[in-house]
Amino acid sequence: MTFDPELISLLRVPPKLVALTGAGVSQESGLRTFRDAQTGLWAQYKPEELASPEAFRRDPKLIWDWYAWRREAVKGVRPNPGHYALAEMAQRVPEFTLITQNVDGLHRMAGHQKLIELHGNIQRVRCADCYTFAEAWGDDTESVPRCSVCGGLLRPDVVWFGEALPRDQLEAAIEAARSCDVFFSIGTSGVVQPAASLAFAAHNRGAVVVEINAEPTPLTPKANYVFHGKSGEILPRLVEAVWG
Ligand code: BV8
Ligand code: ZN
Repeated sequence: MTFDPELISLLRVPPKLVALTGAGVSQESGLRTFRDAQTGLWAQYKPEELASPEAFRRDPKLIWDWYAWRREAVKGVRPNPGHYALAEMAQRVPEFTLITQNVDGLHRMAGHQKLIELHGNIQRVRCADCYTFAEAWGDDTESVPRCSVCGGLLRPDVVWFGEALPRDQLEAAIEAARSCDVFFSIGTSGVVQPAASLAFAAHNRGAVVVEINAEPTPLTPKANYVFHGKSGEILPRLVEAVWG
């Protein structure tokens, strides 16, 4: 795989760089993407149906168990070379902002401290009523654990469909996208809003857009550089080509 010398020299400047990641960047770690059908008990549900306040109101235990299952799945995997390559880029590029839609925490595990978790993190649990974060909770309980402060139901600290994104995280993401020189879109189908509009905001401000994804997306026609393949293979090679 060769990289356009123009892209290489651009990244050596170093530019003000933003990277937005989605479920595809964790696929090579063994985690299913949102597009990939769910398995087992969960195969009968679409993620959008489960990841909603209505679903939690309707059947809190079902949704609690879904996230407990996903936490178990994450416990069984490790970051892949794509996560580590992005962590290395952060070492090499002073103005680097990583924005992720993933709630799996693998970027953090790969050593990425400064990142914007736009949709939250399933390793965090809080009260659905008073927002108090729970230090500890049982995952294999008969009923959904309750808040020690107000007795409300505990829920994962993630953004469900129809819920607003954390204002400070969203504003920081929009600001970074609007003021960057280079915007990487990695492993995301570009369907879920407002995350999917960030790359277009950067493009409209004249940023160079680089797409790394296993298949074309609505962003592909706008991207200056397109790499359709596995992020865990392409990112390490790019880092090697630029800073090797
Ligand atoms: C809100 C956390 C309003 C939970 C998630 C405008 C138009 C239309 C609809 C809307 C709109 N604005 C808002 C909406 C509604 C909705 C939305 O966007 N719906 C979609 C379905 C159309 N948005 C919302 O509801 C948002 N909230 O709007 O609130 C509001 C505002 C103010 C006040 C009150 C309310 C909230 C959205 C966040 C929802 N939560 N996750 C959880 O995870 O359980 S979204 C979740 O799904 C992920 O976080 C992620 O964002 C998304 C999945 O997308 P991807 O990550 O891209 O994954 P996907 O599987 O789709 O694609 C993977 C890609 O990787 C594929 O292209 C594949 O080819 C590629 N790939 C695979 N393997 C590899 C690879 N690429 C490289 N290498 C590989 N190895
Ligand atoms: Zn509470």
